[in-house]
Amino acid sequence: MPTTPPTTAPTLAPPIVALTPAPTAESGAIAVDIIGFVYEPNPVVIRVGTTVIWTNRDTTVHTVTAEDASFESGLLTLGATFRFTFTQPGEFSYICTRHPAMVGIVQVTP
Ligand SMILES: [Cu+2]
Repeated sequence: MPTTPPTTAPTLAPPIVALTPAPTAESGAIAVDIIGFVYEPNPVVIRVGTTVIWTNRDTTVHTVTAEDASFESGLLTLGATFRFTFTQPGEFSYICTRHPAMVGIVQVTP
C-alpha cells in the first residue's frame, strides 16, 4: 500500500516581490544626469555593489571626479557617460574639476 498523501494542501510560498529601483538602461544601475551644472539626483543612496552611470546632458564639458581620487571620469562631452561601481560602504563626494562648485555625493550603504 502506498503511503497516504497528506490531506492538507501544501502552503503556497508568498509571491516574490522584486525590489528593483526605477528602470534604467542597465539592471541594478543608478542613473545620474549632469544637467544645468548640477548632478541630478543628488545625493544618491545605493547599496554596495551598485553601479552609478553619469550622463552629461549639458553642452558644457564636465567631469565626475572623486574628492578621494577613487574615481575620475575625465572630460565628459554632451551625451558622454561614465560609470563606477561602488564596492566599499561610505560617503563619497565628487566634483567637476572644470566647475568646482559642482558637488555630488554618493552614500553607499553596506
Ligand atoms: Cu562642470
